[in-house]
Amino acid sequence: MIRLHHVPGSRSTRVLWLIEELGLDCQIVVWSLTDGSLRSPEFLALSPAGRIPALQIDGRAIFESGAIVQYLTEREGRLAPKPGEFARADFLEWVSFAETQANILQALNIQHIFLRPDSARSVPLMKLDTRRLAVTARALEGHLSRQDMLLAGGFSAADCMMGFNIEAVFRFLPKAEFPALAAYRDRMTARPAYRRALDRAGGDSIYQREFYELPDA
Ligand SMILES: N[C@@H](CCC(=O)N[C@@H](CS)C(=O)NCC(=O)O)C(=O)O
Repeated sequence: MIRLHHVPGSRSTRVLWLIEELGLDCQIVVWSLTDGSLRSPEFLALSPAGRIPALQIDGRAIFESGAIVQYLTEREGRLAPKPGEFARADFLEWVSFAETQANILQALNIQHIFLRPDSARSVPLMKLDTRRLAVTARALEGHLSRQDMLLAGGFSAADCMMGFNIEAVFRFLPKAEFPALAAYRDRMTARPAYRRALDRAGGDSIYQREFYELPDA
């Protein structure tokens, strides 16, 4: 049995979505980002940095969403170009790019949502990270105005890595400025496997607002 360690609305949604795309069975274990349980010996044995996701599969635990996604596509022989194929480099680039972008989103989540009181936040850092996020969104906007999916060959697990991010991108950047990215988000969220994953994922435990404005100071 595959067991996914999950927090609703977190990066484990990428893995759950891919599991649905691949038609695999999995059991979900739900954790919390805020109750300290991710630092317990039990969880650190699965994911040594105390981060979600972790996946128990084939008699071991794997951490890092990008590693899990690559392992699953190689195990199942689907939804990624094979090592040595020309498009493999594109696939690996976008899987890693999704994490570059997710790290910026995580920094913005910490500043906008998790740091309390408000005076603990750094407005210059929030502005800097919003500009860094915009660079990644503009790169995607250019790419996705030329093709429907990240890879020219069609939907791949790289889209599960990236597609998950886009909901969060639009919490911090206005979607009207990124029409191709917004259309990509709509194509991704309309996928039956994404809908099934969302039904199982238990909603979003992070965002309370549609859009987070930058504070004045
Ligand atoms: N590069 C890691 C990042 C994992 C990560 O930071 N996950 C977040 C949830 S989306 C988490 O566990 N945060 C808890 C913490 O930072 O303590 C991956 O892609 O799996």
